[in-house]
Amino acid sequence: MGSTLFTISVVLLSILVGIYQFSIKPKLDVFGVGRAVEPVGTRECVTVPDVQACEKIVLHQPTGILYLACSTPSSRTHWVPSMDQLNATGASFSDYVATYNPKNKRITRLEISNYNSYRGLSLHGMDVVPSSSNSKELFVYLINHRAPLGGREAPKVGADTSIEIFKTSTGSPKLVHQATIEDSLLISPNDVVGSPDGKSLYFTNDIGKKTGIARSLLEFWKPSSSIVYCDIERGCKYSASNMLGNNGITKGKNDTFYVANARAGQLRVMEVQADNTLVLTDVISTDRPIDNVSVDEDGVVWAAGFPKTFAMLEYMRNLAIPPPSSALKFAINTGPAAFYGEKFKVEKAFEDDGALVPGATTVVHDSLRGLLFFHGICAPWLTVCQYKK
Ligand SMILES: *[C@@H]1O[C@H](CO)[C@@H](O)[C@H](O)[C@H]1NC(C)=O
Ligand SMILES: *[C@@H]1O[C@H](CO)[C@@H](O)[C@H](O)[C@H]1NC(C)=O
Ligand SMILES: CC(=O)N[C@H]1CO[C@H](CO)[C@@H](O)[C@@H]1O
Repeated sequence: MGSTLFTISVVLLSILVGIYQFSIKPKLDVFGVGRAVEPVGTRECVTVPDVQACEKIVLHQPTGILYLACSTPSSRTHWVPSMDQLNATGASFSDYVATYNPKNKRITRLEISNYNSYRGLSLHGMDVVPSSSNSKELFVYLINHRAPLGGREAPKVGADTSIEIFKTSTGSPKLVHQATIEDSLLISPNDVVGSPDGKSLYFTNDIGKKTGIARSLLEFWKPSSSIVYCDIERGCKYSASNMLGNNGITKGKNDTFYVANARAGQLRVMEVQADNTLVLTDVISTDRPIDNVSVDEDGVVWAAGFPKTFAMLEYMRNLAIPPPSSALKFAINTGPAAFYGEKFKVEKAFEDDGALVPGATTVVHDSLRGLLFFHGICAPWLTVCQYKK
């Protein structure tokens, strides 16, 4: 009898160890539990404190000017709909887009014109796209997390997110409103890729439901994240669904889309079809969850990676301890491994303990000028580093 119990205990224990080894430990490893942070590339950096809590930065490559979608760190601790932070009282609805010119170090807060909504701007993802008909003209696409209308409470119904399209031109201090996109498929919009005619876009829903703590846990079992295509005249439709952890999205020079998975360490490569659906062609695994992604002039994909995910999640509720940051680059593999099917080479190009770059959620590389830019959802400053290829 005793030995049967012993056998059963041993079997149960080995099952638990197995579950830990194969299912829980890999997740804890990806989330950075026990990971040591090793500084890389932190020597030649400066910080620019006049722009804060910029969720997304986009480089205008020809001029080297950076566009930033910014807020205030304290309002982020109350209002980040995708993180179930839905205290509309604490939200900022006077968020702004700024430009930063690294040449003269000038910051310009762009003035909003032709946008009369009293519902304001509460910013998150952004894209800035030169117009196909006039390269000096730029379309700016903004995810705008509005509070719900009619006295409805955000914790119950979620944010009433819209996508706002503005027009500007290089060097202009103004953003002129063009259109507001509202649609039932705007469930939990996160990031956006806009078209060069100012009339259509793709955006990620990071999750398939607007509210509920349980929605987050269920994701690993039944993923509900998606990508949606919208046309300002014809409305919105799904481009891809049942995905996990969609977050940052960006488009390469050809029609290749790159989509970060913020719940697992993965970059998804997708090709656009004639009907605006997206088909998965590659999945590149990384050792940490990644966030907002960008592509540089050489076609290299850059992603902000969280060395310590739990520290990052804590920072978004309590600004006391700045979490570490890193930048991963995904380059086309030209080495021998390409022969065995490894199309991309993943490399850690930057890592910091959080003192210089507190909780980066967005990284952009100016390959022509040798600069790396970092910002973060709650970060108190922009960080600009020299980067040699
Ligand atoms: C919501 O934000 C307001 C304004 O910052 C704050 O006073 C209040 O305590 C917050 N409520 C919760 C539940 O955190
Ligand atoms: C586009 O570029 C990416 C990266 O260079 C490559 O993997 C992909 O196959 C290209 N797609 C097409 C349709 O040419
Ligand atoms: C635009 C975008 O992709 N934003 C994401 C960047 O990172 C933060 C922090 O994880 C996310 O909350 C955003 O959704």
